[in-house]
Amino acid sequence: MMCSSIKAVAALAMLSVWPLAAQAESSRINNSPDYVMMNPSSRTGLDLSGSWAWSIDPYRDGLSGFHGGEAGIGHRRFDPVDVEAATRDDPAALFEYDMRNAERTTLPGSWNTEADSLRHYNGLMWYTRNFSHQTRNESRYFIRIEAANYTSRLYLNGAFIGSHEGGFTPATYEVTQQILNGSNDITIGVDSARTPLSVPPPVTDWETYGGITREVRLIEVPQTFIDDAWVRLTRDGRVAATVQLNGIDGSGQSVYVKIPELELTLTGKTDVNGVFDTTAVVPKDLVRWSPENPKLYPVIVTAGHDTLNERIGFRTIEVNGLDILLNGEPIFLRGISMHEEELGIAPARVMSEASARALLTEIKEGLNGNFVRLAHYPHSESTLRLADEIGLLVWSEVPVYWLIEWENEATLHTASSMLAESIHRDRNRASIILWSVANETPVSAARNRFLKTLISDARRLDGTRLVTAALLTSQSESDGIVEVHIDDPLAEWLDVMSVNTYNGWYGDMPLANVHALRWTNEHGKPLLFSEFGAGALAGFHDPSMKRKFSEDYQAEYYRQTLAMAEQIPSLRGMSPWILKDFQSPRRQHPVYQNGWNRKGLISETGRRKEAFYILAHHYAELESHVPP
Ligand code: GCB
Repeated sequence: MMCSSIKAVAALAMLSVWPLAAQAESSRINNSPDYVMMNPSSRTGLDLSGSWAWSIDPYRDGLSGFHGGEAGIGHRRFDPVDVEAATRDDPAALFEYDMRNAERTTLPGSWNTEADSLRHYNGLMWYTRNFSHQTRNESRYFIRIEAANYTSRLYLNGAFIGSHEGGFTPATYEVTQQILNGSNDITIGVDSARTPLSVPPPVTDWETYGGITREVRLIEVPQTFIDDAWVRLTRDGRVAATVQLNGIDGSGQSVYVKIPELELTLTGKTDVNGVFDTTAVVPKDLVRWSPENPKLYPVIVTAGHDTLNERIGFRTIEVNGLDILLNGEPIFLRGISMHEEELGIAPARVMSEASARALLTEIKEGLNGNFVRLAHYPHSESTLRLADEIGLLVWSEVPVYWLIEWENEATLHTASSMLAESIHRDRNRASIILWSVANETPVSAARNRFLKTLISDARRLDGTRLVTAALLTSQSESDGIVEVHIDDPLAEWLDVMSVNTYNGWYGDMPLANVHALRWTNEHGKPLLFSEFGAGALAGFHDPSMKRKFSEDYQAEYYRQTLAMAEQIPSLRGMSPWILKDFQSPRRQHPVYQNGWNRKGLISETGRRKEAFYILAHHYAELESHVPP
């Protein structure tokens, strides 16, 4: 239960920022996004990445006046005004901004590492640019913002188009009415401030990076277009397709879902809601997707004047007793966790394909892994597509992290919308096998209700994957033996139980005792170690293994924890914390941390630590024991 003073703080904080889940409420059905806009980068349009003017606005002057209410004319950064000319024309005019003469930055990007003065800035930033456009009457136009952290407002040619809450999922807005033939001014206000009602809340253990960290695109589609096309292999062994059209000719429209390599076409007509849903027998020569053979098939969906191209892998994932079955065969998940943060000394969460490839390759080839936990929020679509291509199984999660306002309906709405946006965006990705709804959340009746809602949302939106959450555990001791128990009542609701465990790093258990810990699992379900880890500054050694932050201590921590893991009969995988050292304002030890969480197996610049080789060796052994 939140105490009322925290609630009061939350209420006050809500007044000062404009995000607000409630704004989005009216326009959404079942918390699903208004538009899915499947595979946006394959669409005709204009990539608006590149140079944008920007203006910091810590007092949110561009949004409201000094007594509240609407911002005055001289303050509205989103008005497409040539301030210089307006001031020349009217000597009485007063503008306290000038976007055309403002500094410029490059998007996608975060401001946090752009300048020292912005390192810990949390607030509103305005971004503006101009683009030219040729309107075609037969088309509809959309602006898609892949990620703006934490809330964003879009304006086109001075008109307010809409707002979005959540820093890791896309927002898609139709602008057919507002876009001009010729010159257009687009402005996005991004506010990185979060309140206790936000998801995640203000306190986390990672850098949350304010800014527009993924692409912004103008997208052109026909009047009636394929908004969503979900093509998959069902557990009962059929190819299924669900296609959603959007537009005036959506109902009664013929749809074709072609997989040329398999000589398979699923066809039929949409219903009154523009939905076409069907299944077909799996062709005998279908090659199932797996980490060993990440086979992707080109899939072409056509309906009316629209065509959508996808590349899709087909596989099944299910649980049988204590086993996780991939394509019907038991699998052990040899994984690692990863934040969305590129290698380098001043990362800005600009996860280009090359940056993602460097990290995923280190997992697959360096660590001999087959699994990655993409922590603690939905990562960019291009990273997921890369995991499909490289052959890495994926855990994807929403940032329901630590202490959420469990009793607040708007917060539940925010989390549930994020989950829906993430599942709609990514459910064609064969790599994703697990949707996780929470990380290390304290047990209470309100929290259980909140998370059960998310679990059933995930199952309703996607019945083909497994649902999990990273849970906390309790410990007891008798006759000198320490036992760890998974007594979180949520376990009952999950397909796979996952726990984070840090004995030997946090708490007072001596490192030498960790291997002897015993685990109980009365739930009859597979268990994953979603996290375990210890910090080490690359290059700092202490052969006695006594000093925390030495590579030697971290290496011994891995030896001890892996020895413990080997004794757990229901353990079906792990994603230790974490691949790379990452920025976290919580971590300020002046010698070892300086703003970095040092639990990486590689440093921020990619230098491998000793523990890297221990895990890589362990995974190589596990891999060699896999039955042929
Ligand atoms: C955890 C959290 C993760 C932290 C990690 C740590 O349990 O889930 O976000 O970064 O521990 O380093 O303490």
